[in-house]
Amino acid sequence: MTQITGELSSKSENLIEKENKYGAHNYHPLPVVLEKGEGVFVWDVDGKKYFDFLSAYSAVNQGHCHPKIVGAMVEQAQKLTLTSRAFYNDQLGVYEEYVTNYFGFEKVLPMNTGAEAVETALKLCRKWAYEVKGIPENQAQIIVCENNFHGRTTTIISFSNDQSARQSFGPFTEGFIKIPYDDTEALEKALNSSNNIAGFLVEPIQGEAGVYVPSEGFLAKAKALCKARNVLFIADEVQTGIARTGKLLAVHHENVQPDILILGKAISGGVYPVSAVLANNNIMNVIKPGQHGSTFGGNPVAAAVAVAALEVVREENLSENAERLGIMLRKGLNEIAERNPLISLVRGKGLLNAIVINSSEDSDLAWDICLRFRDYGLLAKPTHGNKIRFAPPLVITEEQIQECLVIIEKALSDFR
Ligand code: IF1
Repeated sequence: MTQITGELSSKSENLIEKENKYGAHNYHPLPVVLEKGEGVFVWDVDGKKYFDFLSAYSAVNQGHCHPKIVGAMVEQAQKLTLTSRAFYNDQLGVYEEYVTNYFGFEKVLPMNTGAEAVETALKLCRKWAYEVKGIPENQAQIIVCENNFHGRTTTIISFSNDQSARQSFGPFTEGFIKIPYDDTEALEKALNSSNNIAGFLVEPIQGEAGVYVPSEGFLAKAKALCKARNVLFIADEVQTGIARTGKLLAVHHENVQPDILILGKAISGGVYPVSAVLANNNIMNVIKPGQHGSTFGGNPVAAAVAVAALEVVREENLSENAERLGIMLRKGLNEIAERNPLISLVRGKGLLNAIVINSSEDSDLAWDICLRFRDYGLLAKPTHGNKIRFAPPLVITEEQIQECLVIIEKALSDFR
């Protein structure tokens, strides 16, 4: 029998208090303190078990503490952890061959976090623009979308339009043109506005914006428009990538191969910070020794972990699972929405989904609903006030999805 108290144990409260006192206040976590994870489940410090419907923002696609991935990490960590790129290591080349074949690119540049990989892609795009395309130095422009989320560095927030992510962090980096998302006309206009356009950076589905899926054909059309203007199509698949949306990459839904592909999060299954930028030689070769790098990028632990994490995606057919169970989850959610008007919209692709709660963006309702989900044994987090993301690990089963739908409906019915 699940324990439903809505109150925190003193153990949890103590640990939350420590974070509050000694940690910077740059987050407002849901009040639950986790200590263990396995597959689709996590446990709090009092032993209560939950379905994880966030998957660390799609990093834990392979499930928590996947034994094969953790095994690869432990084995490598006991042998060699870090050499820096001043020397070769015996894991990096093996990983580079594997990951480039896996995604169909000639080269990879290894980094650690998503934001670092986005920064790398932007630098690569600019350098290509000056040295290959022939744009005059310092004139390159990169097109981005409104309501984008690409990370937290100073350059990346320069082209964000989220006030809380930008306020008081200026001055900002120049060289970006913002267009509405999912708007091919605006893209065409921006591409034609200057001869100095170097790239178009886009999330195939906007995650932070509340799982906003663009209209069918948008990505294919955008790629074609970029190609016609010799502009690099840069896909940020940090969140959508690696089986989450029901295909290996979200751009594969429209058979698009990006010029630059940005990966992070699930490329390690969430056990270690690993990110990657992939491109072909004509682009990647503009970067020469000394021009870009990272102490930890491409370290042997990261390399071993990433190979294992990518193997798991294949061996366990996670794309197919995400596709099939995503359809089932959205069907179930839509049925709940018919019975309960609190859900005003269900959207998503594969197992990257969100419900929109019938309330204003500044209401606490979605937060309160997530607290109730927690009480009933399911963890999810509101985004932009009235949207709740549903993105369980891709190893979830049919029966578990059905069980979660029961929890979701029961929790929502408490608010009618
Ligand atoms: C936070 C969001 C998700 C990303 C895309 C790059 C990055 C991210 C498309 C940067 C990161 C994370 C960051 C995390 C919350 C989370 C998030 F709500 F903020 F938008 F997933 F939806 N490109 N997204 O989604 O990767 O440097 O973090 O490794 O900032 O709190 P990172």
